Amino acid sequence: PSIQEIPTKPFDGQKPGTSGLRKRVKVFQQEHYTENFIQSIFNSIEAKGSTLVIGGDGRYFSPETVQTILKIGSANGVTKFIVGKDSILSTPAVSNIIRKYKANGGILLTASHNPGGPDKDFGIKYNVSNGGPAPENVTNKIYEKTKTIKSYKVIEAPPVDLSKIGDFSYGPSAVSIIDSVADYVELLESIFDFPLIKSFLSSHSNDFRVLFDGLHGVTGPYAKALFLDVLGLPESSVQNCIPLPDFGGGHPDPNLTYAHTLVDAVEKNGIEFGAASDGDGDRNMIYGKGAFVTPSDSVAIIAHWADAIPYFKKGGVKGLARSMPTSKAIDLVAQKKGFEYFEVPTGWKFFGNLMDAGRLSICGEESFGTGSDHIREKDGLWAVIAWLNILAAANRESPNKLLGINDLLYAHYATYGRSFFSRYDYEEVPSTGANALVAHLNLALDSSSLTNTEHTSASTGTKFTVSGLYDFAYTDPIDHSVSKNQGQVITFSDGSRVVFRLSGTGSEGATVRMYVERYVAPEAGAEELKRDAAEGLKGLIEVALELSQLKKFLGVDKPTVIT
Ligand code: VG1
Ligand code: CO
Repeated sequence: PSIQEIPTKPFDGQKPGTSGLRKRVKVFQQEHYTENFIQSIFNSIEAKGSTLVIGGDGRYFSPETVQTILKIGSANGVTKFIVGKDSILSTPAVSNIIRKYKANGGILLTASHNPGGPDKDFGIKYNVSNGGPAPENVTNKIYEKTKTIKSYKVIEAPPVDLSKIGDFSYGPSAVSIIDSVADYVELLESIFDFPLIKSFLSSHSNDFRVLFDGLHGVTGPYAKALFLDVLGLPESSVQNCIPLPDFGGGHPDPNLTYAHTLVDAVEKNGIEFGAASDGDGDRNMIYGKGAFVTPSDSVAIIAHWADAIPYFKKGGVKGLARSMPTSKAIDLVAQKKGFEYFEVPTGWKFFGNLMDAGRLSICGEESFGTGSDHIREKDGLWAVIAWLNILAAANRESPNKLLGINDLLYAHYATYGRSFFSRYDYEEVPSTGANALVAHLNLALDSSSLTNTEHTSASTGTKFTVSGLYDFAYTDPIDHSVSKNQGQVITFSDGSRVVFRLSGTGSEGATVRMYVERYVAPEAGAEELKRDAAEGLKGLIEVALELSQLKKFLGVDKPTVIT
Protein backbone atom coordinates (compact mmCIF):
# COMPACT_ATOMS: atom_id res chain seq x y z
CA PRO A 1 0.00 0.00 0.00
CA SER A 2 1.01 3.56 -0.54
CA ILE A 3 2.62 5.62 2.18
CA GLN A 4 1.01 8.96 2.85
CA GLU A 5 2.68 11.91 4.46
CA ILE A 6 0.25 13.95 6.58
CA PRO A 7 1.21 17.52 7.46
CA THR A 8 0.95 18.51 11.13
CA LYS A 9 2.09 21.12 13.66
CA PRO A 10 3.81 20.59 17.02
CA PHE A 11 1.78 20.45 20.25
CA ASP A 12 3.14 21.95 23.46
CA GLY A 13 3.92 19.76 26.44
CA GLN A 14 4.56 16.35 24.84
CA LYS A 15 7.35 15.77 27.34
CA PRO A 16 7.46 12.25 28.78
CA GLY A 17 7.42 12.33 32.61
CA THR A 18 8.55 9.77 35.20
CA SER A 19 6.88 7.06 33.14
CA GLY A 20 5.88 8.19 29.66
CA LEU A 21 3.46 10.80 28.34
CA ARG A 22 0.28 10.94 30.46
CA LYS A 23 -2.64 13.22 29.70
CA ARG A 24 -6.39 13.21 29.72
CA VAL A 25 -7.93 11.02 26.99
CA LYS A 26 -9.47 14.17 25.49
CA VAL A 27 -5.98 15.58 24.96
CA PHE A 28 -4.86 12.46 23.10
CA GLN A 29 -8.04 12.55 21.01
CA GLN A 30 -7.19 15.93 19.47
CA GLU A 31 -6.53 15.62 15.77
CA HIS A 32 -2.86 14.67 15.13
CA TYR A 33 -1.93 14.70 18.86
CA THR A 34 -1.36 10.96 19.30
CA GLU A 35 0.05 10.63 15.77
CA ASN A 36 2.60 13.38 16.45
CA PHE A 37 3.90 11.68 19.57
CA ILE A 38 4.12 8.27 17.91
CA GLN A 39 5.90 9.65 14.84
CA SER A 40 8.29 11.44 17.24
CA ILE A 41 9.12 8.09 18.83
CA PHE A 42 9.90 6.65 15.39
CA ASN A 43 11.98 9.74 14.59
CA SER A 44 14.08 9.03 17.68
CA ILE A 45 14.84 5.35 17.14
CA GLU A 46 16.05 3.08 14.35
CA ALA A 47 12.59 2.12 13.05
CA LYS A 48 13.64 0.49 9.76
CA GLY A 49 13.81 -3.28 10.04
CA SER A 50 12.86 -3.29 13.72
CA THR A 51 10.63 -5.57 15.78
CA LEU A 52 8.28 -3.76 18.13
CA VAL A 53 6.04 -5.01 20.95
CA ILE A 54 2.71 -3.28 21.56
CA GLY A 55 0.55 -3.76 24.62
CA GLY A 56 -1.01 -2.04 27.56
CA ASP A 57 -3.53 -2.17 30.36
CA GLY A 58 -6.52 -2.16 28.00
CA ARG A 59 -7.76 1.22 29.12
CA TYR A 60 -10.14 3.39 27.11
CA PHE A 61 -8.57 4.59 23.80
CA SER A 62 -6.09 1.66 23.67
CA PRO A 63 -7.48 -0.30 20.67
CA GLU A 64 -7.61 2.88 18.52
CA THR A 65 -4.06 3.75 19.49
CA VAL A 66 -2.77 0.27 18.61
CA GLN A 67 -4.13 0.80 15.08
CA THR A 68 -2.47 4.22 14.93
CA ILE A 69 0.88 2.71 15.94
CA LEU A 70 0.52 -0.03 13.32
CA LYS A 71 -0.22 2.51 10.57
CA ILE A 72 2.60 4.87 11.47
CA GLY A 73 5.06 2.15 12.47
CA SER A 74 4.57 0.23 9.26
CA ALA A 75 5.02 3.42 7.19
CA ASN A 76 8.26 4.04 9.08
CA GLY A 77 9.64 0.63 8.19
CA VAL A 78 8.92 -1.55 11.24
CA THR A 79 9.29 -5.15 10.04
CA LYS A 80 7.37 -6.94 12.75
CA PHE A 81 4.85 -6.05 15.44
CA ILE A 82 4.14 -8.34 18.39
CA VAL A 83 0.80 -7.30 19.86
CA GLY A 84 -1.06 -8.56 22.93
CA LYS A 85 -4.51 -9.98 22.17
CA ASP A 86 -7.14 -7.24 22.51
CA SER A 87 -4.24 -4.83 23.03
CA ILE A 88 -3.71 -6.32 26.51
CA LEU A 89 -0.25 -6.90 27.98
CA SER A 90 0.75 -5.91 31.48
CA THR A 91 3.81 -3.69 31.81
CA PRO A 92 5.94 -6.54 33.24
CA ALA A 93 4.65 -8.84 30.48
CA VAL A 94 5.79 -6.37 27.80
CA SER A 95 9.21 -6.13 29.41
CA ASN A 96 9.49 -9.91 29.34
CA ILE A 97 8.30 -10.23 25.74
CA ILE A 98 10.76 -7.60 24.48
CA ARG A 99 13.60 -9.56 26.11
CA LYS A 100 12.39 -13.04 25.25
CA TYR A 101 11.75 -12.36 21.55
CA LYS A 102 14.70 -9.97 21.23
CA ALA A 103 12.56 -7.09 20.04
CA ASN A 104 14.11 -3.67 19.53
CA GLY A 105 11.61 -2.00 21.81
CA GLY A 106 8.00 -1.67 22.78
CA ILE A 107 5.20 0.84 23.13
CA LEU A 108 3.04 0.60 26.23
CA LEU A 109 -0.41 2.13 26.32
CA THR A 110 -1.09 2.88 29.95
CA ALA A 111 -1.43 5.60 32.53
CA SER A 112 -0.74 2.96 35.18
CA HIS A 113 -2.73 3.61 38.37
CA ASN A 114 -4.49 6.73 37.05
CA PRO A 115 -8.24 6.26 36.42
CA GLY A 116 -9.37 5.48 32.87
CA GLY A 117 -12.37 6.30 30.68
CA PRO A 118 -13.38 9.04 28.23
CA ASP A 119 -12.85 11.81 30.79
CA LYS A 120 -9.86 10.27 32.56
CA ASP A 121 -6.27 9.44 31.66
CA PHE A 122 -4.35 7.77 28.86
CA GLY A 123 -0.62 7.34 28.40
CA ILE A 124 2.06 6.23 25.96
CA LYS A 125 5.45 4.97 27.07
CA TYR A 126 8.40 3.75 25.04
CA ASN A 127 10.62 0.89 26.26
CA VAL A 128 14.00 -0.03 24.82
CA SER A 129 15.61 -3.34 23.87
CA ASN A 130 16.56 -4.37 27.41
CA GLY A 131 12.83 -4.34 28.18
CA GLY A 132 13.01 -1.28 30.40
CA PRO A 133 11.62 2.24 30.14
CA ALA A 134 13.59 4.45 27.75
CA PRO A 135 16.37 6.28 29.58
CA GLU A 136 16.35 10.07 29.75
CA ASN A 137 18.56 10.58 26.69
CA VAL A 138 15.90 8.79 24.59
CA THR A 139 12.87 10.49 26.18
CA ASN A 140 14.58 13.88 25.79
CA LYS A 141 15.16 13.13 22.14
CA ILE A 142 11.49 12.18 21.65
CA TYR A 143 10.49 15.45 23.31
CA GLU A 144 12.80 17.44 21.03
CA LYS A 145 11.24 15.76 17.97
CA THR A 146 7.72 16.66 19.17
CA LYS A 147 8.73 20.31 19.17
CA THR A 148 9.70 20.42 15.49
CA ILE A 149 7.50 17.78 13.86
CA LYS A 150 6.03 18.84 10.50
CA SER A 151 4.44 15.62 9.25
CA TYR A 152 3.83 11.97 10.03
CA LYS A 153 3.68 8.94 7.77
CA VAL A 154 0.89 6.38 7.54
CA ILE A 155 0.08 3.42 5.37
CA GLU A 156 -3.44 2.83 4.12
CA ALA A 157 -4.54 -0.60 5.27
CA PRO A 158 -7.66 -1.99 6.95
CA PRO A 159 -7.44 -2.27 10.76
CA VAL A 160 -6.03 -5.47 12.23
CA ASP A 161 -8.44 -7.69 14.18
CA LEU A 162 -6.79 -7.62 17.61
CA SER A 163 -8.97 -10.39 18.99
CA LYS A 164 -7.48 -13.20 16.83
CA ILE A 165 -4.27 -14.88 17.94
CA GLY A 166 -1.98 -15.68 15.02
CA ASP A 167 0.41 -14.29 12.42
CA PHE A 168 -0.84 -11.83 9.83
CA SER A 169 0.60 -9.52 7.24
CA TYR A 170 -0.10 -5.84 7.40
CA GLY A 171 1.05 -3.76 4.45
CA PRO A 172 4.79 -4.36 4.22
CA SER A 173 4.97 -5.53 7.88
CA ALA A 174 4.13 -8.69 9.82
CA VAL A 175 1.85 -8.69 12.86
CA SER A 176 1.78 -11.42 15.51
CA ILE A 177 -1.16 -11.29 17.87
CA ILE A 178 -0.11 -13.25 20.95
CA ASP A 179 -1.70 -14.69 24.07
CA SER A 180 -1.34 -12.02 26.74
CA VAL A 181 -0.60 -14.37 29.62
CA ALA A 182 1.32 -17.49 28.58
CA ASP A 183 4.89 -16.12 28.37
CA TYR A 184 4.56 -14.35 31.70
CA VAL A 185 3.30 -17.40 33.58
CA GLU A 186 6.16 -19.43 32.12
CA LEU A 187 8.60 -16.76 33.33
CA LEU A 188 7.33 -16.79 36.92
CA GLU A 189 7.33 -20.59 36.95
CA SER A 190 11.05 -20.46 36.16
CA ILE A 191 11.67 -18.11 39.12
CA PHE A 192 9.61 -19.37 42.07
CA ASP A 193 9.09 -22.63 43.89
CA PHE A 194 5.46 -23.17 42.88
CA PRO A 195 5.30 -26.77 44.18
CA LEU A 196 6.33 -25.52 47.63
CA ILE A 197 3.80 -22.68 47.57
CA LYS A 198 1.08 -25.04 46.38
CA SER A 199 1.69 -27.59 49.09
CA PHE A 200 1.83 -24.88 51.77
CA LEU A 201 -1.44 -23.29 50.62
CA SER A 202 -3.27 -26.57 50.18
CA SER A 203 -2.34 -27.71 53.69
CA HIS A 204 -3.57 -24.39 55.11
CA SER A 205 -6.73 -23.83 53.10
CA ASN A 206 -8.58 -22.82 56.28
CA ASP A 207 -6.04 -20.81 58.24
CA PHE A 208 -4.03 -19.21 55.43
CA ARG A 209 -6.40 -17.93 52.79
CA VAL A 210 -5.36 -15.82 49.82
CA LEU A 211 -7.27 -13.00 48.15
CA PHE A 212 -5.97 -11.14 45.11
CA ASP A 213 -7.76 -8.03 43.84
CA GLY A 214 -7.08 -7.01 40.22
CA LEU A 215 -8.99 -3.70 40.66
CA HIS A 216 -10.30 -4.35 37.12
CA GLY A 217 -6.84 -3.60 35.77
CA VAL A 218 -4.72 -5.71 33.47
CA THR A 219 -3.58 -8.32 36.03
CA GLY A 220 -6.92 -10.17 36.17
CA PRO A 221 -6.14 -12.82 33.54
CA TYR A 222 -2.58 -13.24 34.84
CA ALA A 223 -3.80 -13.64 38.42
CA LYS A 224 -6.43 -16.21 37.40
CA ALA A 225 -3.80 -18.25 35.57
CA LEU A 226 -1.42 -18.15 38.54
CA PHE A 227 -3.75 -18.49 41.52
CA LEU A 228 -6.46 -20.71 40.04
CA ASP A 229 -4.73 -22.77 37.34
CA VAL A 230 -1.17 -23.08 38.66
CA LEU A 231 -1.74 -22.95 42.43
CA GLY A 232 -5.17 -24.61 42.37
CA LEU A 233 -6.83 -22.06 44.67
CA PRO A 234 -10.63 -21.64 44.72
CA GLU A 235 -12.38 -18.99 42.57
CA SER A 236 -13.00 -16.98 45.73
CA SER A 237 -9.27 -16.22 45.98
CA VAL A 238 -9.47 -13.63 43.19
CA GLN A 239 -11.78 -10.64 42.75
CA ASN A 240 -12.25 -7.78 40.28
CA CYS A 241 -10.19 -9.77 37.80
CA ILE A 242 -11.93 -8.75 34.58
CA PRO A 243 -10.00 -5.91 32.91
CA LEU A 244 -12.31 -3.00 32.10
CA PRO A 245 -11.51 0.09 29.96
CA ASP A 246 -12.52 2.36 32.85
CA PHE A 247 -11.46 -0.01 35.66
CA GLY A 248 -15.11 -0.15 36.71
CA GLY A 249 -14.98 3.56 37.54
CA GLY A 250 -12.33 2.92 40.20
CA HIS A 251 -8.84 4.18 40.81
CA PRO A 252 -6.63 1.15 40.15
CA ASP A 253 -3.92 2.01 42.65
CA PRO A 254 -2.93 -0.60 45.24
CA ASN A 255 -2.77 1.42 48.45
CA LEU A 256 -4.92 1.62 51.56
CA THR A 257 -6.99 4.50 50.16
CA TYR A 258 -7.79 3.34 46.64
CA ALA A 259 -7.73 -0.45 47.00
CA HIS A 260 -10.64 -0.37 49.43
CA THR A 261 -12.36 -3.34 47.77
CA LEU A 262 -9.40 -5.48 48.87
CA VAL A 263 -9.10 -3.89 52.31
CA ASP A 264 -12.83 -4.32 53.00
CA ALA A 265 -12.90 -7.96 51.89
CA VAL A 266 -9.76 -8.83 53.85
CA GLU A 267 -11.10 -7.25 57.02
CA LYS A 268 -14.63 -8.65 56.63
CA ASN A 269 -13.51 -12.21 55.98
CA GLY A 270 -10.35 -12.17 58.09
CA ILE A 271 -8.20 -13.10 55.09
CA GLU A 272 -4.62 -13.90 56.15
CA PHE A 273 -2.96 -12.90 52.87
CA GLY A 274 -4.38 -10.26 50.56
CA ALA A 275 -2.77 -8.46 47.65
CA ALA A 276 -3.63 -6.06 44.85
CA SER A 277 -1.99 -4.65 41.75
CA ASP A 278 -2.43 -1.47 39.74
CA GLY A 279 -3.93 -0.79 36.31
CA ASP A 280 -0.88 -1.91 34.31
CA GLY A 281 0.30 -4.60 36.73
CA ASP A 282 3.65 -3.26 37.86
CA ARG A 283 2.67 -2.21 41.41
CA ASN A 284 1.65 -4.36 44.36
CA MET A 285 0.32 -4.10 47.86
CA ILE A 286 0.62 -6.86 50.46
CA TYR A 287 -2.16 -6.64 52.99
CA GLY A 288 -3.57 -9.26 55.35
CA LYS A 289 -5.98 -9.08 58.27
CA GLY A 290 -4.34 -6.62 60.69
CA ALA A 291 -1.13 -6.62 58.64
CA PHE A 292 0.12 -4.03 56.20
CA VAL A 293 3.55 -4.19 54.60
CA THR A 294 5.00 -0.86 53.49
CA PRO A 295 6.69 -1.20 50.10
CA SER A 296 9.99 -0.07 51.63
CA ASP A 297 9.84 -2.95 54.12
CA SER A 298 8.56 -5.36 51.48
CA VAL A 299 11.62 -5.08 49.25
CA ALA A 300 13.94 -5.30 52.26
CA ILE A 301 12.24 -8.47 53.46
CA ILE A 302 12.36 -10.05 49.99
CA ALA A 303 16.07 -9.22 49.85
CA HIS A 304 16.63 -10.74 53.28
CA TRP A 305 14.85 -13.96 52.27
CA ALA A 306 16.22 -14.10 48.70
CA ASP A 307 17.68 -17.57 49.25
CA ALA A 308 14.17 -18.99 49.59
CA ILE A 309 13.52 -18.10 45.94
CA PRO A 310 15.08 -20.53 43.44
CA TYR A 311 16.00 -17.76 40.97
CA PHE A 312 18.23 -16.04 43.54
CA LYS A 313 19.39 -19.26 45.17
CA LYS A 314 20.76 -20.29 41.79
CA GLY A 315 21.99 -16.96 40.38
CA GLY A 316 22.97 -15.26 43.62
CA VAL A 317 22.15 -11.71 44.65
CA LYS A 318 24.32 -9.25 42.78
CA GLY A 319 23.27 -6.07 44.51
CA LEU A 320 20.32 -4.16 45.92
CA ALA A 321 18.83 -0.76 45.20
CA ARG A 322 16.02 1.63 46.01
CA SER A 323 14.76 4.95 44.73
CA MET A 324 15.87 7.94 46.79
CA PRO A 325 12.64 8.61 48.73
CA THR A 326 12.26 4.90 49.61
CA SER A 327 13.20 4.08 53.21
CA LYS A 328 16.67 2.81 53.95
CA ALA A 329 15.43 -0.56 55.22
CA ILE A 330 16.96 -2.34 52.21
CA ASP A 331 20.34 -0.63 52.79
CA LEU A 332 20.52 -2.33 56.18
CA VAL A 333 20.00 -5.74 54.58
CA ALA A 334 22.74 -5.00 52.04
CA GLN A 335 25.15 -3.92 54.78
CA LYS A 336 24.50 -7.00 56.87
CA LYS A 337 24.79 -9.43 53.97
CA GLY A 338 27.67 -7.63 52.27
CA PHE A 339 25.83 -6.74 49.04
CA GLU A 340 26.56 -3.66 46.99
CA TYR A 341 23.63 -1.19 47.11
CA PHE A 342 22.46 1.89 45.26
CA GLU A 343 20.19 4.91 45.66
CA VAL A 344 18.71 6.11 42.34
CA PRO A 345 16.16 8.81 41.40
CA THR A 346 12.44 8.03 41.32
CA GLY A 347 11.36 5.97 38.30
CA TRP A 348 12.19 2.42 37.28
CA LYS A 349 14.29 3.51 34.29
CA PHE A 350 17.19 4.27 36.65
CA PHE A 351 17.59 0.63 37.72
CA GLY A 352 18.09 -0.73 34.19
CA ASN A 353 21.76 0.12 33.65
CA LEU A 354 22.76 -1.43 36.98
CA MET A 355 20.88 -4.62 36.13
CA ASP A 356 22.37 -4.81 32.63
CA ALA A 357 25.83 -4.41 34.18
CA GLY A 358 25.17 -7.37 36.49
CA ARG A 359 25.31 -5.29 39.66
CA LEU A 360 21.68 -5.30 40.74
CA SER A 361 19.25 -8.12 41.50
CA ILE A 362 16.47 -6.81 43.78
CA CYS A 363 15.12 -3.28 44.04
CA GLY A 364 12.09 -1.26 44.95
CA GLU A 365 10.33 2.03 45.30
CA GLU A 366 8.17 3.29 48.15
CA SER A 367 5.34 3.77 45.63
CA PHE A 368 4.34 0.08 45.79
CA GLY A 369 6.94 -0.91 43.20
CA THR A 370 9.03 -4.02 43.76
CA GLY A 371 11.01 -6.11 41.32
CA SER A 372 14.18 -7.78 40.18
CA ASP A 373 16.46 -8.28 37.22
CA HIS A 374 14.21 -11.03 35.77
CA ILE A 375 12.81 -8.16 33.65
CA ARG A 376 13.38 -4.39 33.48
CA GLU A 377 10.11 -3.16 34.97
CA LYS A 378 8.71 -3.40 38.45
CA ASP A 379 6.43 -6.39 38.73
CA GLY A 380 3.30 -6.57 40.87
CA LEU A 381 2.49 -10.28 40.63
CA TRP A 382 6.17 -11.17 40.95
CA ALA A 383 6.19 -9.44 44.35
CA VAL A 384 2.99 -11.16 45.46
CA ILE A 385 4.29 -14.60 44.50
CA ALA A 386 7.65 -13.74 46.09
CA TRP A 387 5.86 -13.14 49.38
CA LEU A 388 3.96 -16.43 49.09
CA ASN A 389 7.20 -18.25 48.28
CA ILE A 390 8.92 -16.70 51.30
CA LEU A 391 6.02 -17.45 53.63
CA ALA A 392 5.92 -21.04 52.40
CA ALA A 393 9.66 -21.38 53.00
CA ALA A 394 9.47 -19.77 56.45
CA ASN A 395 6.66 -22.14 57.41
CA ARG A 396 8.64 -25.15 56.24
CA GLU A 397 11.06 -24.29 59.07
CA SER A 398 8.23 -23.72 61.54
CA PRO A 399 6.07 -26.85 61.57
CA ASN A 400 4.34 -26.08 64.87
CA LYS A 401 3.41 -22.44 64.52
CA LEU A 402 1.86 -20.95 61.41
CA LEU A 403 3.82 -17.83 60.50
CA GLY A 404 1.94 -14.98 58.83
CA ILE A 405 2.78 -11.58 57.40
CA ASN A 406 3.22 -9.90 60.79
CA ASP A 407 5.53 -12.63 62.06
CA LEU A 408 7.90 -11.94 59.17
CA LEU A 409 7.62 -8.18 59.66
CA TYR A 410 8.36 -8.29 63.39
CA ALA A 411 11.22 -10.73 62.97
CA HIS A 412 12.71 -8.35 60.42
CA TYR A 413 12.38 -5.34 62.74
CA ALA A 414 13.93 -7.31 65.62
CA THR A 415 17.00 -7.99 63.47
CA TYR A 416 17.41 -4.76 61.54
CA GLY A 417 15.34 -2.17 63.37
CA ARG A 418 12.44 -0.41 61.69
CA SER A 419 12.28 2.53 59.34
CA PHE A 420 8.94 4.17 60.00
CA PHE A 421 7.87 5.58 56.64
CA SER A 422 4.97 7.51 55.20
CA ARG A 423 4.19 9.55 52.11
CA TYR A 424 1.78 12.49 51.92
CA ASP A 425 0.46 13.35 48.44
CA TYR A 426 -1.03 16.75 47.63
CA GLU A 427 -2.62 16.02 44.28
CA GLU A 428 -3.60 18.51 41.57
CA VAL A 429 -2.60 21.64 43.47
CA PRO A 430 -1.87 24.88 41.57
CA SER A 431 1.56 24.80 39.91
CA THR A 432 2.38 28.29 41.18
CA GLY A 433 2.07 27.15 44.81
CA ALA A 434 4.10 24.01 44.18
CA ASN A 435 6.86 26.02 42.51
CA ALA A 436 6.86 28.53 45.38
CA LEU A 437 7.38 25.66 47.84
CA VAL A 438 10.33 24.38 45.80
CA ALA A 439 11.78 27.93 45.65
CA HIS A 440 11.37 28.32 49.41
CA LEU A 441 13.31 25.11 50.04
CA ASN A 442 15.98 26.11 47.51
CA LEU A 443 16.45 29.39 49.32
CA ALA A 444 16.95 27.56 52.63
CA LEU A 445 19.34 25.25 50.83
CA ASP A 446 21.42 28.06 49.32
CA SER A 447 21.55 30.15 52.48
CA SER A 448 21.87 27.21 54.94
CA SER A 449 19.27 29.07 56.98
CA LEU A 450 17.70 25.87 58.33
CA THR A 451 20.88 23.98 59.09
CA ASN A 452 21.39 23.29 62.81
CA THR A 453 18.01 24.78 63.73
CA GLU A 454 16.02 22.90 66.36
CA HIS A 455 12.29 22.17 66.00
CA THR A 456 9.94 20.80 68.62
CA SER A 457 6.79 18.95 67.73
CA ALA A 458 3.87 20.60 69.47
CA SER A 459 1.94 17.40 70.13
CA THR A 460 4.70 14.93 71.06
CA GLY A 461 7.36 17.29 72.42
CA THR A 462 10.05 15.49 70.38
CA LYS A 463 12.94 17.70 69.29
CA PHE A 464 14.44 17.47 65.79
CA THR A 465 17.63 19.26 64.74
CA VAL A 466 18.20 19.83 61.02
CA SER A 467 21.60 18.43 60.06
CA GLY A 468 21.50 19.14 56.34
CA LEU A 469 19.47 20.09 53.30
CA TYR A 470 20.31 19.12 49.72
CA ASP A 471 18.89 18.75 46.25
CA PHE A 472 19.30 15.13 45.12
CA ALA A 473 21.32 14.63 41.94
CA TYR A 474 22.40 11.27 40.52
CA THR A 475 25.31 10.21 38.40
CA ASP A 476 24.65 6.85 36.79
CA PRO A 477 27.58 4.58 37.77
CA ILE A 478 27.48 2.82 34.39
CA ASP A 479 27.02 5.51 31.71
CA HIS A 480 27.85 8.51 33.95
CA SER A 481 24.78 10.44 32.82
CA VAL A 482 23.67 13.03 35.37
CA SER A 483 20.08 13.63 36.54
CA LYS A 484 19.57 16.79 38.58
CA ASN A 485 16.74 18.21 40.73
CA GLN A 486 15.40 14.82 41.77
CA GLY A 487 13.96 15.96 45.11
CA GLN A 488 14.88 18.09 48.11
CA VAL A 489 16.07 16.24 51.17
CA ILE A 490 16.14 17.51 54.76
CA THR A 491 18.16 15.35 57.15
CA PHE A 492 17.98 15.45 60.94
CA SER A 493 20.60 14.68 63.57
CA ASP A 494 18.74 11.54 64.76
CA GLY A 495 18.95 10.06 61.24
CA SER A 496 15.39 11.00 60.28
CA ARG A 497 14.73 12.34 56.82
CA VAL A 498 12.08 14.31 54.97
CA VAL A 499 11.94 14.54 51.17
CA PHE A 500 9.91 16.88 48.97
CA ARG A 501 9.37 16.06 45.29
CA LEU A 502 7.12 17.10 42.46
CA SER A 503 5.38 14.19 40.77
CA GLY A 504 6.22 13.47 37.13
CA THR A 505 3.17 11.34 36.36
CA GLY A 506 0.24 13.69 36.94
CA SER A 507 -2.02 14.84 34.12
CA GLU A 508 -3.41 18.06 35.64
CA GLY A 509 -1.87 20.83 37.82
CA ALA A 510 1.01 19.80 40.07
CA THR A 511 1.30 17.03 42.64
CA VAL A 512 3.61 17.49 45.61
CA ARG A 513 4.88 14.49 47.52
CA MET A 514 6.30 14.63 51.01
CA TYR A 515 8.14 11.54 52.26
CA VAL A 516 9.05 11.08 55.93
CA GLU A 517 11.30 8.46 57.47
CA ARG A 518 12.40 7.83 61.03
CA TYR A 519 14.60 4.91 62.05
CA VAL A 520 14.20 3.03 65.32
CA ALA A 521 16.93 0.55 66.29
CA PRO A 522 16.14 -2.99 67.48
CA GLU A 523 17.28 -2.05 70.99
CA ALA A 524 14.17 0.12 71.36
CA GLY A 525 12.24 -3.08 72.02
CA ALA A 526 9.21 -4.81 70.59
CA GLU A 527 6.60 -2.36 71.80
CA GLU A 528 8.31 0.61 70.16
CA LEU A 529 9.04 -1.34 66.96
CA LYS A 530 5.43 -2.48 66.57
CA ARG A 531 3.88 0.96 66.92
CA ASP A 532 1.43 2.29 64.41
CA ALA A 533 3.38 4.11 61.66
CA ALA A 534 1.27 7.28 61.84
CA GLU A 535 1.94 7.45 65.56
CA GLY A 536 5.66 6.78 65.22
CA LEU A 537 5.95 9.59 62.66
CA LYS A 538 3.60 12.15 64.15
CA GLY A 539 6.24 14.50 65.56
CA LEU A 540 8.43 14.40 62.46
CA ILE A 541 5.48 15.12 60.16
CA GLU A 542 4.51 18.17 62.21
CA VAL A 543 8.04 19.49 62.03
CA ALA A 544 8.28 18.83 58.29
CA LEU A 545 5.06 20.74 57.59
CA GLU A 546 6.20 23.65 59.76
CA LEU A 547 9.69 23.84 58.21
CA SER A 548 8.42 23.79 54.66
CA GLN A 549 5.35 25.97 55.27
CA LEU A 550 3.71 23.57 52.86
CA LYS A 551 0.13 24.39 53.81
CA LYS A 552 0.71 28.09 53.21
CA PHE A 553 2.28 27.56 49.78
CA LEU A 554 -0.21 24.97 48.54
CA GLY A 555 -3.24 26.54 50.16
CA VAL A 556 -4.48 23.17 51.41
CA ASP A 557 -4.83 21.74 54.86
CA LYS A 558 -4.70 18.01 54.28
CA PRO A 559 -3.04 15.65 51.79
CA THR A 560 -5.29 13.89 49.28
CA VAL A 561 -3.64 10.52 49.90
CA ILE A 562 -1.53 9.17 52.75
CA THR A 563 0.40 5.96 52.20
C1 VG1 B 1 5.23 7.77 40.58
C2 VG1 B 1 5.99 7.11 41.69
C3 VG1 B 1 7.27 6.48 41.15
C4 VG1 B 1 6.91 5.49 40.03
C5 VG1 B 1 6.08 6.19 38.98
C6 VG1 B 1 5.59 5.25 37.91
O1 VG1 B 1 6.02 8.80 39.99
O2 VG1 B 1 6.30 8.03 42.71
O3 VG1 B 1 7.95 5.85 42.20
O4 VG1 B 1 8.07 4.96 39.46
O5 VG1 B 1 4.94 6.80 39.57
O6 VG1 B 1 4.85 4.20 38.44
P1 VG1 B 1 5.85 10.35 40.35
O7 VG1 B 1 6.81 11.07 39.47
O8 VG1 B 1 4.41 10.67 40.13
O9 VG1 B 1 6.18 10.46 41.81
V1 VG1 B 1 3.67 3.49 37.48
O10 VG1 B 1 2.98 2.14 38.26
O11 VG1 B 1 2.68 4.78 37.30
O12 VG1 B 1 4.48 3.10 36.10
CO1 CO C 1 1.85 1.03 37.16
